[in-house]
Amino acid sequence: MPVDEFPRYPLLFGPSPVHPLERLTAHLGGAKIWAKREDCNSGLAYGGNKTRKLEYIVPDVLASGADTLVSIGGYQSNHTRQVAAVAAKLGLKARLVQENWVNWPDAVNDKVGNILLSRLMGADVRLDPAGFDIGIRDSWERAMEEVRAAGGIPYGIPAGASEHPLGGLGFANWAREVASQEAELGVHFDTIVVCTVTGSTHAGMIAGFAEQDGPRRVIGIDASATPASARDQVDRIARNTAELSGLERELRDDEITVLEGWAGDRYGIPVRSTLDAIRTSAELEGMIIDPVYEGKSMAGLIDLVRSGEIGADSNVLYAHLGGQPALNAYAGAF
Ligand code: 5PA
Repeated sequence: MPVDEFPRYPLLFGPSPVHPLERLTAHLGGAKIWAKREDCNSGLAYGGNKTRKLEYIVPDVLASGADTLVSIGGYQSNHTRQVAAVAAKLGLKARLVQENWVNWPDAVNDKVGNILLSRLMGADVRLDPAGFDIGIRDSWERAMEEVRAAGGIPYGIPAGASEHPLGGLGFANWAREVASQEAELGVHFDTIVVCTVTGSTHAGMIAGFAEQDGPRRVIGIDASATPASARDQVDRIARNTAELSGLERELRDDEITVLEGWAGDRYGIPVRSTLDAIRTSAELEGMIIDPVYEGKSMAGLIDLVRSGEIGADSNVLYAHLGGQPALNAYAGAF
C-alpha cells in the first residue's frame, strides 16, 4: 500500500525546512548545495531522523497495548534519546540499553548530551559494556524479558529503528516531501547526500525516490566503518520498504550506493576530515553537525563536490539528520 496510506502518528512540526547553503556553495566552488533539516524537525528533545521513523511505528505501539518502549544504542545514541522523548510524549516508559559502542576517552561520555536528556525524560537507562554492532543484540532481547518479568508489556524498537518492518517508511515519506518542496521552490535535487549507519534512513529514501521519475541519485556516506554490513542492511531494508509501499518493480543495484572513505577506522571516532567538516559547516553557515554521523557525511559531500564527482551543474540536497547533543561528549576533540 502507498506510503501515505499507512497510519502515521504526528511527531514532527510538519515538513522539515529546506534551504540553500550559499556560503558553503561559494566556498566549494562547484555544485549548488542545499540542506533539509531533520535536526529541527520536531519539538521532542531536538528531534532528528528517528523521530520521523517513529511516526510510522507509534501506531503499532499503541495497537500493541505496550507500556514500555525498549531500545538500544551507544552511550551517546541519538536514537534512544528520541525513543525516550516519544515515550514521554505518549505517557509510556522507556527502557534503554546503552552499549559502549565507542571507546571515547571523554570522562563525561556517559553523562552529558543524549544520555543526560534521556535520563531527564525519565527513561530507565542501563549501561552495557558491549561494543558496536548494528545487528539485533541479546542485551536488547534480555531487556524485553526483564520488562515482561516485572509485569510490564514491552515494545521492542531495534537499533536506529532500522530492523523494524515499518522502519523505512518515515524516509520513504521524506522522498515525497522533497518532491513537493521541489515543486514549491522550483528546483530539482539531482543528488541527495545522506549519512548511513543502521540503514533505514538511506533505505527509506531509496524506496521513496524509486516511485518518482527524473534522474536522481541518493548517495549514502558510510559512518559505521563496517561498510559491507551497512550496505547489506540498506539493500535489504530498501527492498522490503519498496515492496511494503507497493513499488511495482524491483530496485536496481545501481539505486543502492553506499560510499566509504570518510568514517575513519572506527564508528564514533572523528577523523581529521570529520573535524574539518564540522568547523567548515559551523563557520560558514552556523549549521552545527556532530562528530559521529553528519560530520562524516558532510566530509564526504565536501570531497565529492571538490573533486567534481558531483558535477558543478548539480543541485545537491544534504540530509541533516540531527545528532548535535553528542557534541558535548566530544569537547576534547576541539
Ligand atoms: C544516525 C543514526 P541510520 O542509522 O538510519 O543509517 O541513520 C544514521 C544516522 N545521523 C545519521 C544521525 C544524527 C544519527 O543519529 N543513529 C543511531 C543512534 O543510535 O543514534 C542509530 C545509530
